[in-house]
Amino acid sequence: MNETLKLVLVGQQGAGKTSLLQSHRQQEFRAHNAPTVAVDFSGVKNVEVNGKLFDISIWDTAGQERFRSITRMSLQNTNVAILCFDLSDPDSYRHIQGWLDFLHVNCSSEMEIIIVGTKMDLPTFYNKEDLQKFIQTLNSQKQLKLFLTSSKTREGIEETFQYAIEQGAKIKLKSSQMDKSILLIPPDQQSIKKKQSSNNKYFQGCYCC
Ligand SMILES: Nc1nc2c(ncn2[C@@H]2O[C@H](COP(=O)(O)OP(=O)(O)OP(=O)(O)O)[C@@H](O)[C@H]2O)c(=O)[nH]1
Ligand SMILES: [Mg+2]
Repeated sequence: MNETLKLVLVGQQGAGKTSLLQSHRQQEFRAHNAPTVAVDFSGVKNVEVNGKLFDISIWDTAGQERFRSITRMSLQNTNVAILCFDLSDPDSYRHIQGWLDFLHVNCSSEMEIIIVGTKMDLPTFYNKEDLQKFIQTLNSQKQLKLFLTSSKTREGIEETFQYAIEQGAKIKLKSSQMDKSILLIPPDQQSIKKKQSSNNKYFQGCYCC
């Protein structure tokens, strides 16, 4: 059976999430996209990553505040969150920290977060270097990767999704290796290991366990 991989697009209303996904799917750019209602999920795609098959689903959430609880539910079991902000709108940029906090509260710490600046074909207020510095100052549990994109010109789109899928595949592989290593330990030994780690202070200096 193939591994599953779940990617979720989040960010302020009008940040360009739907357009990003349409561009990735080679659909024509729409100058006036309708706002997403609740969440859009358009099926599973079979993709091979490093010789292994994955069933990849991409969820496009609504940026409007009134759908926040649906966005929260959509984040369950997410492997990679793609946090979008509009490079041409300072207000969108100011909300990045709020979205990061939202992700940290609602997702597992193993989930990867990618920050994506959208609409780089429009006049923007920032250059990539400044943005990179700003992203490093954000309160995050992990180092964050930044991509700049335009859904209109398709710049940066493929790199973004390729990276997201590769990172997701790495996370899945790591967690399935961990599951396997737990299965390799007989159940009685598992409880001994647990006891030992909970009483770890008594085993300091002992290299046999
Ligand atoms: N010029 C330009 N316009 C863009 C780009 N991406 C999105 N837009 C426009 O920005 C508007 C909002 O884009 P959407 O993709 O619908 O934004 P969204 O984040 O899905 O919005 P919600 O569904 O309401 O949360 C649309 O009218 C798009 O045409 C881009 O790369 N360049
Ligand atoms: Mg949308």
